[in-house]
Amino acid sequence: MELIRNYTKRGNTGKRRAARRIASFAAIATSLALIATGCASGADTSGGGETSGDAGGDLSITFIPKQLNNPYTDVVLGGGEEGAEEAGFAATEIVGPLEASASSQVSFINAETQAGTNVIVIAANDPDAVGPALEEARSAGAKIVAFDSDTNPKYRDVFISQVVAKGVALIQVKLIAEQIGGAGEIAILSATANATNQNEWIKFMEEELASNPEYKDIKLVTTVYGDDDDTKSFQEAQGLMQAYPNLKGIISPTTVGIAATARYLSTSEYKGKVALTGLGLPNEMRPFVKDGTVTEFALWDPAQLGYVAAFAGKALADGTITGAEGDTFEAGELGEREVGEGGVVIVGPPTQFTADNIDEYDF
Ligand code: RAM
Repeated sequence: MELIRNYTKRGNTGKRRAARRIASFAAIATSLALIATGCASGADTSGGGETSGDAGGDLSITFIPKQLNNPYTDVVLGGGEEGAEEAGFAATEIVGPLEASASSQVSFINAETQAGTNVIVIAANDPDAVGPALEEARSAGAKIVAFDSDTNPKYRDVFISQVVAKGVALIQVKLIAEQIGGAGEIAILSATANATNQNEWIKFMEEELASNPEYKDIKLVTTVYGDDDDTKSFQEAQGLMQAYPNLKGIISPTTVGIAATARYLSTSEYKGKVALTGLGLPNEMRPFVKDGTVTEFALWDPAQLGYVAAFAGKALADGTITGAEGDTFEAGELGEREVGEGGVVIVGPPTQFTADNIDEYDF
């Protein structure tokens, strides 16, 4: 657990953490530069061919996040690179679009198929738009690991899920209910309209609000989409307040959306009056917790998501697992993981952050 903890808790290992982060950000910056010049392939971040772990050292792994310009993605990929190195991959790449639109990942998948990449790890912007490209990659021999946001299950071998979807949805409903005193209008400010993870959480939130008598006085008035774009999310937050002057609270289950909404609320007349919760990065949310805009929000450890995905990819490529329910694999310092129903591997429970504990986290 030691290395993974370095991503999450402030401690005495700051130097190594910083070095690793710089390496990770440099790799992402290189990928961005390559994309900007029209090249679909990203940086080789294998660290000069240094490998560890057991046999199979010629295997390659490529991570395709929803989008590159997302601070959450940077933390996930930092854990992914660390996991890939420890699992013994010879080459690790990070490629992806700058916008989380439905079909933006297709050309990147196709390039990996052509390159003969052994494992593709993808956070799907749309469960089906990536399907045909992933089918081709599989026909060419690649193993497909979905993480963060699932594909249609028929297009991947396993899905590494950060949390139990229903659990994380219910936490957010509970937090907003507490923060608005159990009554009033609320809205959801989501990421993109096609994102599998967002839509699953929203569905569970709607069901809970409709069925749990504790929430009978809470009315969900609308769901809007900031597309995981900071400016659009900020404008959507502003628009919500104009359209619903009686709004009591906002749930934003996206790190980009909650940070932009907090920024908007913090300098508006609604600061401290309209509640905001959802899923956020402690480092981005810290100022808004300290200035009273936000009292409590949640998130899992994003680095662990990437880390476990890399080990799952290795186990698939080695033939240790097929992705069937009951399969188990070793995920380095995080220990043994089991594939559950539907090929889903759950990484860990979310943490709730308040003014009392936020300074203990560094991601
Ligand atoms: C955003 C993305 C991502 C989600 C997190 C919580 O960065 O939408 O998919 O898991 O928020």
